Amino acid sequence: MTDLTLYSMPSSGNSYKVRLMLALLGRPYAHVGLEHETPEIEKAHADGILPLGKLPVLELADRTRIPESDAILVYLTKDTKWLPEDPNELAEVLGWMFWEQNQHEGVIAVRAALLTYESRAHLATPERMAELLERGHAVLSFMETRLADHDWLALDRPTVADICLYAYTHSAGTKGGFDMTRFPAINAWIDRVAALPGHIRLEDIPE
Ligand SMILES: N[C@@H](CCC(=O)N[C@@H](CS)C(=O)NCC(=O)O)C(=O)O
Repeated sequence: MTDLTLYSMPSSGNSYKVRLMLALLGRPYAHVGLEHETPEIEKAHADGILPLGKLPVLELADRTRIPESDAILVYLTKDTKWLPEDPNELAEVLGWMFWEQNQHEGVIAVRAALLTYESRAHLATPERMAELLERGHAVLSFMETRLADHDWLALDRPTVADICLYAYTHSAGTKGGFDMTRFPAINAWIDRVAALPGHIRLEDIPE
């Protein structure tokens, strides 16, 4: 028995970051996988299960539904070592998470999506792909600078900000076509996150 149900998209980094956090926390949950452009996700939209129209959504025992991956991460990690209480530390962690949504995800994840989903292929014009490549390398350079002299993004220990940024960064090369040989500090950080006890891969979808 579990009090949590996660509606998540198996192929999506936004959903993966929540599945990964739940695994690292060792929290059991029921999983409902809804893949892109399937009758099941259309039904979820029609039934109003997705409060802001997107996945992931975490449903609590009282049927409260929490949308937005980073809001879910904060909900799950409150009162754990992954989310600091100290206001300065908290601001540092949340700053990286807001940065992920407003600078990183819209470039790194979008280029990967244009290369992954057939239905988006017509949007992947050479001009757009070149622009996303350039912007993505700039975003990754920003992370590289930080990680060149920090083991973890926000604090001197792993926090929920690392899990948030890891989701799309770890596959930026394989899925998004970014040149990860330029970013040794990011690659070392990816290895550190992957070595955290309880880590699961994007492909490790619960039954
Ligand atoms: N800012 C949102 C973005 C969520 C989002 O874009 N979800 C996509 C998958 S990555 C989705 O639900 N697509 C399905 C649809 O729009 O029908 C978050 O972080 O949760």
